[in-house]
Amino acid sequence: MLEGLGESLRNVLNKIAKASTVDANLVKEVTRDIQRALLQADVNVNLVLSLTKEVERRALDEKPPAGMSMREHIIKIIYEELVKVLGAPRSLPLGRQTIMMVGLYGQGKTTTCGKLGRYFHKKGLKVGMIGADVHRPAAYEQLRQIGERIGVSVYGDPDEKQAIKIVGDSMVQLHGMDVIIIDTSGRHALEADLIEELKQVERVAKPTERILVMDAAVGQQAGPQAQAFHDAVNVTSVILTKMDGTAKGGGALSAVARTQAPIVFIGTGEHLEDIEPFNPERFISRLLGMGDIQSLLEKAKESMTEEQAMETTKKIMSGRFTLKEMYEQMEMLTNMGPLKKLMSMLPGFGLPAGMQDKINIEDSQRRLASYRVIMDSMTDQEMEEPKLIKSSRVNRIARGAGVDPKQVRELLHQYNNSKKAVKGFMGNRKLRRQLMKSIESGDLGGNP
Ligand SMILES: Nc1nc2c(ncn2[C@@H]2O[C@H](COP(=O)(O)OP(=O)(O)OP(=O)(O)O)[C@@H](O)[C@H]2O)c(=O)[nH]1
Ligand SMILES: [Mg+2]
Repeated sequence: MLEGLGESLRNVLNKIAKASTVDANLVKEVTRDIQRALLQADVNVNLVLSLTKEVERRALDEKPPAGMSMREHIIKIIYEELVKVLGAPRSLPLGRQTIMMVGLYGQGKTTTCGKLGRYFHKKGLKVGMIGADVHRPAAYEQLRQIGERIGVSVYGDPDEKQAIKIVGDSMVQLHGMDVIIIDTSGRHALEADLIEELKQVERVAKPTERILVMDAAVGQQAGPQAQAFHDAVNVTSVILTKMDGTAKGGGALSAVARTQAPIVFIGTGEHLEDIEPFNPERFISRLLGMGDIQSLLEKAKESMTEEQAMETTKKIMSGRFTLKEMYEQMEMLTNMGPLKKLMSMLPGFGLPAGMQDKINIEDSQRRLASYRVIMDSMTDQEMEEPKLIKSSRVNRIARGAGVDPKQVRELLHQYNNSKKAVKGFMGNRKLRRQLMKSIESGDLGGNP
C-alpha cells in the first residue's frame, strides 16, 4: 500500500544513513526530498510545508539524546512528525454506541458498514444496521444482503424517501442493540441537500461516532471534502478504504490533518473481513520500511537498564569504587540518556558534574572499548585493587591487551582522578542526600 510514497521516503532515510557528513546541508537536502515525496503523493501543500519546516527546525535545533547519533535522531524526527500528522491512536469502544457513516459516492460506506457490523458482532455485541441511503437505487437491498451474510439485522424501508423518517423509526426498533450503524447516501460531489440531509439524520440519531469514509485514492480534493463533512456533522473518526489498491494516499493524510479526526480502521479489500484497526506509529514504521524502528530508537536506553544503573550508583555510594565500578559508571554515561541527571550528580570518570552533556559519545565509546580490552588483561585482584598495578604489571597488561603501556597508565590515571572525585563527593553530605532523594523518588530527569 502507498508504494510510491513509501519508496521515496525510504530513499530519504537511506540517504541520511549513507551520507558521509551529517550537517545543515544534508538536513536542507533531505527536507526538500521529503517535500517532493509528499507533494507527489498528493499531500496538501500547506501541510507539506508545515511538516517539513518542523522537521528542518528540529533537526537543526535539537541535540540528539545521549547514545543516539545525529543520523538516528534525524530519522526519529521525520518519523515523529509523520506520526503527528496522523494524530493520536484511537480505537472504537467495544460497547454501546451509534455510528453514522458519511462520505461521497462510491467511497465504500455501505461495504464498511458491513465490515464494522461483522467486527462488533464477532466481539459478542448486539448489532443493528440502518439503511438510510434514500438516493441510490437498491441501496437498502445491498445493505440487507450484507446483514444477512454476517447475521446482523438491518432496518430500513426501500419505499421511504425521507432519510430522517427511516432513521427515526429504526432507532426505536433497534432500542435494545449495543451497536447501531447507520449507512447514509453519497453523491458525486458535496451538494447542499446532501449536507442538509446528513445534518437532519445526525440530529435524530444523535450518533456517538460520525465516521468519514474515504477512499485512499482521493487526491487533492480530500482536504476540502473532509472539511465540508466535518462542518456538517463534526467528524469523530476516519476510515480509509481501498488501501489494497494503488492509492497514493497523500489525500487521506491531508484529510486527517484537516479534521483532526484519527483514522480508526483501514479497509484492505472488497470482502467483509478485509478491515484492520489502524495504528499511526505502526503505519508510518511500515511506510518507512522500518519494522525495527522502535529497537533502533530505543538504542539510547538499551545497553543498561535503569535498575542496573541504580545498582552501580548505590554500590559507589556505599564506598565501593574499583575499576569495575568506574567502567560501569562510564558505560552508563555513554549509553544512558534518561539517567543523565543522576549521573551528572555523581562525579567520577574525571568529568566535572554537569559536564556530561558535552561528552562526545563516539569518543567515549571508543575509549570505553579500549578500556574494556585493557581490563580484560587484568587479574581480578588488580581490578579490585588498582593500586597494586606498578610498572612491571603495567607492561604485562599492555602486552596482553596489545596496547601501549601509556594507555594503561592513562586508564589508571583516570581511575585515580575518579576515585578522588567520588571520595570528595562522599564527604559532601548535602550532595549525597540530594542524590539519594533522586534515587528514592525515581526522579531521574525524565526520558530524553
Ligand atoms: N478493493 C477494495 N474495494 C472496496 C473496499 N471498500 C469498498 N470497496 C468497493 O468499492 C465499491 C463501492 O463500495 P460501496 O460500499 O458500495 O460504497 P458506498 O460509499 O456505499 O457507495 P454509494 O452508496 O454509491 O455512495 C464496491 O465495489 C466495494 O466492493 C476496500 O477496502 N478495498
Ligand atoms: Mg452505499
